[in-house]
Amino acid sequence: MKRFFDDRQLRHAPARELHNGDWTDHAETVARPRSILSALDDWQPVRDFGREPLRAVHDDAYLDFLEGAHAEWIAAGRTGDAIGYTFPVVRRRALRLDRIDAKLGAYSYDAGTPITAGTWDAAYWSAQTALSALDRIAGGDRSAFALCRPPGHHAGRDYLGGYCYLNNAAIAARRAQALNLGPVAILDIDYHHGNGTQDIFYADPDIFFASIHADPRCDYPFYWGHADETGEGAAIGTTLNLPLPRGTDGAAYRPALDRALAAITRWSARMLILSFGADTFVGDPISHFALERDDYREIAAAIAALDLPTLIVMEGGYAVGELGANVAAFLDGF
Ligand code: Q9C
Ligand code: ZN
Repeated sequence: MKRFFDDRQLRHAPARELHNGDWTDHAETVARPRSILSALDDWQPVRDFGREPLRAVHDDAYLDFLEGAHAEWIAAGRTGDAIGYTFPVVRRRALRLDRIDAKLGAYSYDAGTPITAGTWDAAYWSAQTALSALDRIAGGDRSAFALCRPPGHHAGRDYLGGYCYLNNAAIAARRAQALNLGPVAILDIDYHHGNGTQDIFYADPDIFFASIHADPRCDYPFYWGHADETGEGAAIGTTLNLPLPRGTDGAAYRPALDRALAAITRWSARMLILSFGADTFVGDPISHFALERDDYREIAAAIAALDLPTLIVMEGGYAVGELGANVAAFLDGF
């Protein structure tokens, strides 16, 4: 399976995030992609497909904000990473977004996702990495791996959050549709619910979204990913959420995976986009499942047995010392 990465994705290096009332070192570090890069060889170059495929998912105003936010932050006399501190949960009328602080709050839903000097470059090339891997599948390969970083599945049409800025999996899904590779199903197996991806396709009957994740009653992102969220309007039944309790191990994970795979088969998908997070690993520092390395082999083999053209998009995974080996085991199993 061909794998894709671009060095410009390393330009994003957030210093800190607000967590449990304290500033802590940011978990989404450059050590993550470096760990995966050193566990595998023969990386393919990434092509530039431009801004148009991003616009198929994200609002123009949001893309402009993301591209210019850090410069605006510096122009306002600030130093370090740009981060919001006022979030407009009360939206009775259109928001006035004059100051950088107003924009940061309006386009974010958490304080864990700072914008650094290199964030736009890194996020842009992370999305291009997904598009480049997809292009390989359009060319006839049965699978491809996009080492997307920063990750994407928490980002929505016009918001960032959860360490995510551009929704790489969604951007690839829209492009796959445009290339007539659909119907597209997205399976999200990151520890956290893929709320951004769900939101983007919630009313879209043409994309099936299934997610297996920590029960949002206990874990981030809290507000989304409950089992009764199934889509809306003509798209009711095209969202499937399978929340699992903290402590879930490989044996307890498997029935949920089988349900998701059966649903994707029933829906007659012709292409699969897999949002793969390795933060379900027992040793993950910010998550609470208990999957072992060999579980990744088995999970990947079960997904491969769907026998669909499959784009694997990297999402989370923070046990940096073991991340590369876990991803390599997953791709090996696939
Ligand atoms: N400082 C992904 O795995 N943690 N994102 C909550 C905020 C957010 C994880 C604490 C976890 C997001 C792609
Ligand atoms: Zn995650």
